[in-house]
Amino acid sequence: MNKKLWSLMAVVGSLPFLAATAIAGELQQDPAEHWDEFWHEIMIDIISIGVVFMICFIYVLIRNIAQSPDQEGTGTKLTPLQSIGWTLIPAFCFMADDFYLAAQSWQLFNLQRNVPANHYEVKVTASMWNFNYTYPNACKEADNCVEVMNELRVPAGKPILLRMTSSDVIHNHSIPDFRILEDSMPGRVTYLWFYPKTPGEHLVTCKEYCGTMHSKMISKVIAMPESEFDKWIETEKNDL
Ligand SMILES: [Cu+2]
Repeated sequence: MNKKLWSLMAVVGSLPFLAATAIAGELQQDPAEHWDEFWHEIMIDIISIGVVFMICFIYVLIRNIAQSPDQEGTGTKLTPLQSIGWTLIPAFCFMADDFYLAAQSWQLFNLQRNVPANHYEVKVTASMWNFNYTYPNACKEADNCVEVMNELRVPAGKPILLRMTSSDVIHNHSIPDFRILEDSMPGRVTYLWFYPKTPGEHLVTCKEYCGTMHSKMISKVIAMPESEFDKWIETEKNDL
């Protein structure tokens, strides 16, 4: 019995490490996809744990319910080993799940912070209450580059890097469709990247309260087929 219990605890105890190593190397290319998968896993975990707990709770409740108001209960006596087992095994099961989710979240964080080398860069300056986009690769002179307001056009099929700052207060550039957001603040340059695989339009909102018109601080991402984008940026550059 002792041996069996210790073997079971050893197996259960190693689950956190098995879980963490099992997902290493399964790197997604797209942080938005990874985010969605991670969200589904958390939902499955929470629901499964909730259902198991509810079943156990109802079972124990029905089994031990008092038959009459003056009935006194009798506690089940456990040996020290049984007590340790009943404490550690469930704790390790939960820890296995927590380690797994923690590993997933670190992986997602790394993916969001490591910008792919083939990215296309755009600079963002947030101000009350607009997002100003500058294209550093489309300039006539160093300080005369293509600029647009509240309409970020990008080539589809390329990772897009936004280098961001603010000219007044703290703002936040959020693109819900790409599951990404990051603060932009005066005196600092922050960044985020996202991957618009196909052409389409996506909402951008400010997600840091920045004054009376905060809720109107809206922009959009327009992902264009690459050839169309090249034409558009060339025309804008010629108009400078
Ligand atoms: Cu704002």
